[in-house]
Amino acid sequence: MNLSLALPPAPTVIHRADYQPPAWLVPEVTLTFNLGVEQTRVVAALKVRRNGQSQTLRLNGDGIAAEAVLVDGQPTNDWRMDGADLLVELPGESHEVSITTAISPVANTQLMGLYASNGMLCTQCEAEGFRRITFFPDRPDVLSVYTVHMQGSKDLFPVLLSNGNCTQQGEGPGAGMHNATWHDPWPKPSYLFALVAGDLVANQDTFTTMSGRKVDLGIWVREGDQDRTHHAMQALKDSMKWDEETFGREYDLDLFNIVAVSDFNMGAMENKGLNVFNTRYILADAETATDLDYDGIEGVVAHEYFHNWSGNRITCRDWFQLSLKEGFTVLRDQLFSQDMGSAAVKRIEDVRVLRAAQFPEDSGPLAHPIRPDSYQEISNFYTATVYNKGAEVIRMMRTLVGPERFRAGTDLYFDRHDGEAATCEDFVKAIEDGAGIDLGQFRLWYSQAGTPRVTARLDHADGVATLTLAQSIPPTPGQGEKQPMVIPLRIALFDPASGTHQGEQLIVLDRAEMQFAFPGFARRPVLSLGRGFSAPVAIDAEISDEDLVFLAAHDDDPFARYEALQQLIVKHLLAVLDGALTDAALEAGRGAIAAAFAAVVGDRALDDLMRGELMILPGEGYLADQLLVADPGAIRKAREGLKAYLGRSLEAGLLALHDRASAVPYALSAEARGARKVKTQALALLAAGVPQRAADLAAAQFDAADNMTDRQGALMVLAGLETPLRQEKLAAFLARHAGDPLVIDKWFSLQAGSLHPQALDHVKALAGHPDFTMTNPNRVRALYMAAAVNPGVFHVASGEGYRMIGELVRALDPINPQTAARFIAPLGRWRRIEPLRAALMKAELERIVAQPGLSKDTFEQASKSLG
Ligand code: B3K
Ligand code: ZN
Repeated sequence: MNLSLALPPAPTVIHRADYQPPAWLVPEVTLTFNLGVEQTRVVAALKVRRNGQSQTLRLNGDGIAAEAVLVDGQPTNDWRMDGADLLVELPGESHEVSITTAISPVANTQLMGLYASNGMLCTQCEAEGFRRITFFPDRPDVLSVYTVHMQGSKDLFPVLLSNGNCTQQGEGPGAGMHNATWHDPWPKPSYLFALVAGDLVANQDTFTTMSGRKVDLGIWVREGDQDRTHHAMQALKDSMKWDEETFGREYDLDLFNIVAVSDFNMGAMENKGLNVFNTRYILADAETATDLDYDGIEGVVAHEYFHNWSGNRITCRDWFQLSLKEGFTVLRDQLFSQDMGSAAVKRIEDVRVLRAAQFPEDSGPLAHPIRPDSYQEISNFYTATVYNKGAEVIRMMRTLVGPERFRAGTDLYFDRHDGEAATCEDFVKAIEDGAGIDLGQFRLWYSQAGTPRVTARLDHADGVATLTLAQSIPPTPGQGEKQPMVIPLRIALFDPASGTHQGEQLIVLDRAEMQFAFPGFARRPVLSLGRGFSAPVAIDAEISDEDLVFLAAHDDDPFARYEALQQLIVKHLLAVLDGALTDAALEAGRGAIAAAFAAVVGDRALDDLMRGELMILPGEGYLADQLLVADPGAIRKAREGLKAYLGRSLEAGLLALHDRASAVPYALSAEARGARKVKTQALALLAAGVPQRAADLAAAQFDAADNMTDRQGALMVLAGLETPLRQEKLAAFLARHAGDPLVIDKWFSLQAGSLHPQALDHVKALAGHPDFTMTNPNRVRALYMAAAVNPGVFHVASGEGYRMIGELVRALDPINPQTAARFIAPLGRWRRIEPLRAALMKAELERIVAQPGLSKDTFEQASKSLG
């Protein structure tokens, strides 16, 4: 027997170095859609032009078949299939190729290509979904002008939308049918194509651009949801204005539409002139959305809008360049949100996300540079590394040259590459030329994976403070040896007596080890390093608890202040986990943290938003990352132990804080949002220390709540406690919000993410709840992603959590491989987990890889996680 027959085919690996320009270009395309939920027929007419020697036009396909192929209007048999691709032999320089395909939107559970969601039809094409609609050179460096004709039932699809401008609408072709034509004058790659047909209503508004052009804005939702679109509309108008003022970017069409859909694989999609959004990033009102939801909406609306320039006007040459648009656009949305609200809090939140999502990626089996060198399935590279570390890398360029010169660099970039499919190298070169800086060595940030580790020591003698810095970059898959990187570090040296410093400086660590001398210090100063988180590195500074306490109270850089308190806690918890602390040392450590917390709780100069931030303890994942091999059970115990101590010893102060904050009426102001934030943080600490008291207080907050932030915060605390109030309030929440999917998602998440000792059993039971479904990604994530990142569920010692996620992946993979593959990373952490659990995690990955017919998405992630 030939064993190789039983094995799946070896995966195709795509390499960045193999890039070849397209053999044929498609300057124009006309698509005709005959719409139906069960079946949609598509005729694609491509004007093609030779771009090299080859006579073979390769059109990518995925799961589709050609019903007819015409060349220059004549039916032809001169085509063949090569795997999923369709090849046509063309003798001349220019031809028109027309292909008919039939697809079934309702059967499309992957949610890539054209699919049905609640009776409406919509598309998702990035990265390679267009080839599920029609045969096409589905690569981002083929730019075409699109004209789209649609026809369908007036009843089922009263609204017909596509990219660009609507140029014609009419009745027919049959009874009860209507049709529309859309034309997008801007050449674009196929991944930016979009079509929506459904029963939708719009919140409409206008925006006048800086050159005085009026743009019609529409946010399309299902009837009844219009009232929840105002925040998104405001965010859109704010984004349009901000991009004009901050980056000089003006919108370039007369129409900008957004459609919200409830079945969506990610947050949103920047299709030219027709953004498609997950409902969770559009719909908000006080009754159903938390303050964090409001922030998420503002950030994502801005992000997709900003893509109009960083992504659409200048797109990517190939998918290895993804960070060109994503890293830059994340930076742009971060800067926007900093300007719209509290810059300090936004920076801390962004760093928390980076540390929670990107640092583990960078130190695990799926580590890759922000510009990857190879992939099997590009969907797996929409990662925290490409997005968030990508943003940090561009932020460092900005830090190095300052905002004005950075703007000169981005102006040059937009100018030089407008209308092109560009590379990361093009971006760096434009910043180099426009801002006037040599980024030669800096480019290593694009090619080297792994989070650099910087050690720091400050010596003081003869009035001179000497800072010794050293950097090392850990090995990552395929990259054993690393070169020293360019690491900009913002630094201040505090005089401990006056609590002030002489001004912040920017130093650049660009060798393996360097010393920096600072004369003029009669006393040993206190070192504040990496202010504003000026580089995406892990800093290991030799710094005393006393200095950390000083910085936690005095640092005038809000991030550095937050960081000092975090470091104090991390050091303490690592010592607890080490098991070598004497009782006296344990008491002293806790006491110092409690004193610092008491100062935070009582500091009148602090605003509540920042206070709430400072009250968040380092996460379990971040703590695990500090250890070579972690015991998740021990980490939970140590962290909850500290919370309990803080809750008990600060009870009076926390109750007073909760009381004061509860008197602030609901508003979207920073003050009122801050009040809600500290309320929930206070409850979380009290829940660990004085659970009965906290349960009563949370129940009272729940009952009194006139907004989702308070209600959800209270329910989160109750969900983790063993109290009859838990079930009572969970049931009340479900009844109150029945029929509102986004809120029901919260109900699932709260239970799956809770600190309750039986949380795993709750998740198992919820999987059988009538509101649970495997076909809606939001619901799947609400239950299972919350569980996978909850160590109390995922890491139960029996391995049942791993088994549950493994089973989920195997069941979900045939339905929605993109979403299934996202659940591999938690299992892939096995090398950094204690051996008993590690073996169980690995066994789950092996079971997944052995599943016959596994998708490319899941296979790539699981096999790399084992390798
Ligand atoms: N560009 C899209 C992401 C597409 C993901 C495809 N798997 C959203 C964004 O980053 O703006
Ligand atoms: Zn993006």
